[in-house]
Amino acid sequence: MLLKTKDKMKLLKNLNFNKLKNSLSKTRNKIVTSITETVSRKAVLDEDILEEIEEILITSDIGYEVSMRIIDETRKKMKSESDRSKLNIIDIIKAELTGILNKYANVPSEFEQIEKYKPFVILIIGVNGAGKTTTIGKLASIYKKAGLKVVIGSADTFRAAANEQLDVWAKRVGVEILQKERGTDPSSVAFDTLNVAKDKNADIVLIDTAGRLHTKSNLMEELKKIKKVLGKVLDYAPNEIFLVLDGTTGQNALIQAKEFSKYTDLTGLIITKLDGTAKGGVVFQIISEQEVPVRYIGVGEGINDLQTFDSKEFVNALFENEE
Ligand SMILES: Nc1nc2c(ncn2[C@@H]2O[C@H](COP(=O)(O)OP(=O)(O)OP(=O)(O)O)[C@@H](O)[C@H]2O)c(=O)[nH]1
Ligand SMILES: [Mg+2]
Repeated sequence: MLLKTKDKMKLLKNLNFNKLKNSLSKTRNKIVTSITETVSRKAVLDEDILEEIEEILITSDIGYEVSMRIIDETRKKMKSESDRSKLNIIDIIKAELTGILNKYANVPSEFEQIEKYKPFVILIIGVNGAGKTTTIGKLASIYKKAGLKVVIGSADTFRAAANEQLDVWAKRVGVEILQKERGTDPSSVAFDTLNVAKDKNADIVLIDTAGRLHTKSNLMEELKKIKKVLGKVLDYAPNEIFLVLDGTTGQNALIQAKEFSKYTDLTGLIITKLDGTAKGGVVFQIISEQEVPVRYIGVGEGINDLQTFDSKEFVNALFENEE
């Protein structure tokens, strides 16, 4: 049974501000705290401070272009404001960063589309260890809580322990899972999963895949095949192809996003492991350079540690001082 619209709206945004704030503490130290310290050393904003801030930004995974945008904007405001002591550099940076993340603020979530497509089909891809399987477990939990009937397909038939790991998640969440022997063609798992989902009148399907490097062209072809087979069962499927990126890899995550988008029609990104890394600034760089939105972020290993990506909440959490 689907939830009432009002309850569903609540679930549209799976957010926990305190958790988000805590998970971003290392990134906050690297960016915000460093800037605040620099600014507090001088009463008035001048070119020297701008240079110091520029260096902090450039070395913080935010990327050169985003950093320059922020510095240029600040310099402009410095010129137009006669009393520089009135300028609040933190507010200027915050506004710029929010502007960058707002690029995809209005992308419809799966909850808004789910009534049109039944079952709604999500394919999860990414390099080894990015967090695909864990993210599927967390997503299944979010959907289950929303009252949706979930079916998971284990199309990672490559790694020995893959089935077992996904099975643990499926049991924990209490959702149906389809698995086949190791070595089975992943597209046949995808095919069967969709048929089972149709038979059981499921609302949403999550398909896990094996980790793969974009440099392995046979594995990238395999993704195309999975996609094609999904489309044979349901002509609209997959509705979403989410690329999972490990946030702790910083610049590598950016490269993966660029490379995977050459082979597959990505519809969204999920950036995991933002807890415990100082490289969270990469989120800004990824969004400014990629053509697809960030949909979810991973903030821990637990079942509730996947949050809807919300640009305003993200920037606020990054700038909020810890109590
Ligand atoms: N701290 C933290 N750990 C995470 C997060 N997401 C995933 N992990 C951990 O990352 C490790 C790898 O996660 P998996 O879900 O197995 O990654 P995968 O992409 O499925 O890996 P392969 O199937 O081997 O390619 C596990 O130890 C997860 O607990 C996160 O948001 N935060
Ligand atoms: Mg996996």
